[in-house]
Amino acid sequence: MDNVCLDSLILKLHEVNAVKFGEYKMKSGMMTPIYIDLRVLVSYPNLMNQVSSLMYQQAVEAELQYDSVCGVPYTALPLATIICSRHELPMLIRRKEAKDYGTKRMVEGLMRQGETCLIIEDTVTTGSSILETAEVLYKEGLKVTDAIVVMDREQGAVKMLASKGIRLLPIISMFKLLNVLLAAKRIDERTAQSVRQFILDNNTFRPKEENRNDIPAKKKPCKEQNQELSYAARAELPNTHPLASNLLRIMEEKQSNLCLSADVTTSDELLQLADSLGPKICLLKTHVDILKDYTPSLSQTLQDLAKKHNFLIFEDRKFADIGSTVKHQYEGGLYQISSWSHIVNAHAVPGSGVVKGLSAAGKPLGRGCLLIAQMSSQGSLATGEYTAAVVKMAEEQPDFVMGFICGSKVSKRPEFIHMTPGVQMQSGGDALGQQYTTPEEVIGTKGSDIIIVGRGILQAPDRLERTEAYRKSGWDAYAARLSRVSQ
Ligand code: 5BU
Repeated sequence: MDNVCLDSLILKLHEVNAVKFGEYKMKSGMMTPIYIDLRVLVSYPNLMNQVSSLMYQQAVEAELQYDSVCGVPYTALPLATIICSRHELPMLIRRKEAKDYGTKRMVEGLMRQGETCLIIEDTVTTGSSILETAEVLYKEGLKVTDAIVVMDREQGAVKMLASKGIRLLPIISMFKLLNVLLAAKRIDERTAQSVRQFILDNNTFRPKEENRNDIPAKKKPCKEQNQELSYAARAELPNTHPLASNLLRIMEEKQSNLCLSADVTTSDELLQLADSLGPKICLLKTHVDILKDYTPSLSQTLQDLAKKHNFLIFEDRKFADIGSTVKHQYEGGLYQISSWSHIVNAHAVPGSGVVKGLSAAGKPLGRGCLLIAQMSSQGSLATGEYTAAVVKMAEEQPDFVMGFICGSKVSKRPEFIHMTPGVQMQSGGDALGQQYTTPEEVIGTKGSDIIIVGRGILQAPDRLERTEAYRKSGWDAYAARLSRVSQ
């Protein structure tokens, strides 16, 4: 989803008092330092249209399959109406109470057994309103696999609903909202911090053993309907780049879709990281030009460690010049990157010549390239039509381009690997524009394949333990995604 659009929406929501800071009582009785009240939206037709467009766009980008749309009463009702009217989709209306005369129906609209209904909601804290609506729809013989929400307070709804077999796709999440308001100086750091702390301290979801058995029988995995291929299956596709096949096999074998961004400044620390964390990762990403003591022997030892622990090396060099120059930069100079790095990346700004130049040096060595389709930094210009042009460029040169750096899945072709930087256990950002999304969202919701984690691991007191936590989180999200699409 376009960051610029989202940022402007957040600022407008703040202007119309749909986002308020202070001391407020929530439905549950809990006091909160931030209150989201999207009921005011009905007074701002422009905002109503903008929000409903983003919700529909979310459904398109996530390639959701559904037969009808139902808004959770009441705030989301008009949003569902706009979406359905504009895109000519059948709508269902859920009654809060059954009428005591006539048909006594809880849901109005045409329903056929086994059809899927997409739920639309305005704000979620625990996710219980969505679940209530889903349960009413289940009783009518409908399926609910996905829900879209304008604002996720990030207090546990995603996990709670996932435990019930419903994927929640938020347009705006709490940490993103705080970052945008902070950057625009609408709130100060103290306010942002108090809200962050409140959110972290008040997660409402406690997974229970019995939750696992709670999933209705109709939602059990069914292989024949599986639309998405596993990493292992994608490795064997005829069009998959040999290096991508190699990487996909490593991922499957090590049950790891984690790339460590080893952003350290000494060779010793880099090698120590590679040796100690190597068993947990599928890929090690370097910035060789931030090392203060690089020597060619470093790249030799790094390759030995890559073999020992079965991971690939990715030099995040972000080439962006004419073909002839990038070829020199890739194979020559001090670093001779093509001689040791399995994967490199490039911006598509120069046009397809950048890939041709890199390919001339890298292809004979069996190397592969990722094109940067989107960036994790705030205000990135790599969005919309640019991203689409990058995907096209990759699809035209699949003998050297093996995938993308992106925030979410940008190509439907299963032979391409999607890798996402800007990942931490909590969404948020740093002071220099980096924006973080969680492993679950990146893999589970955005459909990417690999999480790239730097400071989330490097700044942890116990790096090994944290690496395992990221590996598990990324892998669990992948496993859940696979089982979800097969329901
Ligand atoms: P972090 O410490 O997890 O924020 O590090 C992220 C790494 O990924 C860092 O090396 C960046 O240079 C790299 N990166 C990124 O953060 N965002 C992007 O869009 C691209 C690369 Br492309």
